Amino acid sequence: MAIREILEVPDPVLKQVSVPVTEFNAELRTLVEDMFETMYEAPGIGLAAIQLGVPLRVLVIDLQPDDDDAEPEPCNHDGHHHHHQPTKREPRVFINPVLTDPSDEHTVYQEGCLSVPEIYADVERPSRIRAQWQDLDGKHHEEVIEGLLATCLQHEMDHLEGVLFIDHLSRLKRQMALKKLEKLRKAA
Ligand code: GNR
Ligand code: NI
Repeated sequence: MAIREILEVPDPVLKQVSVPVTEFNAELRTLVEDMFETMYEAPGIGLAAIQLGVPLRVLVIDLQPDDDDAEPEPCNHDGHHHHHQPTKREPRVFINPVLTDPSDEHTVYQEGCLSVPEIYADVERPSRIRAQWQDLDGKHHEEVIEGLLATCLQHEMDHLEGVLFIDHLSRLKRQMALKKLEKLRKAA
């Protein structure tokens, strides 16, 4: 397992359209392991392979990343510290995902992206979608997905088409976001 570098805007690789996975082999497993390790370390709740420079239709999501850097729990009334309970991990892998049947109902969520660090903006997306995908064994799955998982899955699907969440903003808001990112980088 290895943590890999996350590509950031304006890297042109992020605009590539990713290609379907055809070989469900050990190399794919290593890629997925590295994606989880990189995502948890960032930390983030999702990652597409293209963010590591690999143009394959592979996504990982965990809405409950175990955040080791979280603030320590406050003392309870006994004066004892609560044991730090790591959040239960819920890793999910989506290979060759297809999203259909978007709901008419939409949800606005303030999104961020590990490839557009420290920039957050509201994006409106369908609240529910039907997802079909394959797992690491090539087995097919189908599920209707809603809530934050639906938002995150659609954000990750966009990466497979070379689309970033800032591409959903007006040109003015996108330019403002990119200017802010440039400024943050210069200050760092
Ligand atoms: O960590 C992430 N948080 C997030 C918040 C709202 C909507 C989508 C996301 S995904 C993002 C990680 C990332 O960049 N995935 O591509
Ligand atoms: Ni992203």
